[in-house]
Amino acid sequence: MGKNTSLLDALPSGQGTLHVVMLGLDSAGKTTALYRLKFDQYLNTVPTIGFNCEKVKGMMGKAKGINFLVWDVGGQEKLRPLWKSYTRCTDGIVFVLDSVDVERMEEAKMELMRTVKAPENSGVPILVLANKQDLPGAREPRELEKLLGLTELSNGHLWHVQPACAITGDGLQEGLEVLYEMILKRRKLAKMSKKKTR
Ligand SMILES: Nc1nc2c(ncn2[C@@H]2O[C@H](COP(=O)(O)OP(=O)(O)OP(=O)(O)O)[C@@H](O)[C@H]2O)c(=O)[nH]1
Ligand SMILES: [Mg+2]
Repeated sequence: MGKNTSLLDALPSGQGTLHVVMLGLDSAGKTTALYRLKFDQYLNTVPTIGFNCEKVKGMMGKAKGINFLVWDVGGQEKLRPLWKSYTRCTDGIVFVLDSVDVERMEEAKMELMRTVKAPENSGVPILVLANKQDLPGAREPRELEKLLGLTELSNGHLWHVQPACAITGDGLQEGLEVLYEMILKRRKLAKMSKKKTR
């Protein structure tokens, strides 16, 4: 593939399908979440080397019936430099977080902030899936917002922290709905600023 071509460019994008990229540290639960969304059941996973990609349908609220093409990218440290080739031209980013793994919260924050602040991701809505809420000691969204540095971001950034459990599926569709609303909001804001500059 050419130097300036991303995997997203290489695939035909179905009409009305939104592209979503799932990132996060290894073992956060990305693949478990993807398979739960796609097959509505718990499937055993192995660490992702490369990526998985599935088309998923929104089931709730405004997102009902909307198709999302979800890219789930391996989160091991050596694979993270590849993330940027998946976030090119994406409609939304889902950052999956292990809400119990306090020891790696700083590392998660660093990777999340690197992604949020990358110029090429400017304005792309970020849904943080606060995963593994079924485990004792899971941190609550309010605390995670602070730990991840989201509350320090300027108003221009669209983000939301959604509590979830990828094993049961709790919170996943709710997260997609919020992400969809943020994508719509971004488009509306872009239209308004275009009108202003005319
Ligand atoms: N208790 C609990 N375990 C979970 C949850 N989600 C995922 N797991 C477990 O966490 C482990 C890692 O899950 P994966 O989905 O493979 O993690 P990943 O983010 O895809 O990891 P990489 O592919 O290495 O980036 C597995 O043993 C899952 O069963 C959850 O919500 N609760
Ligand atoms: Mg995986």
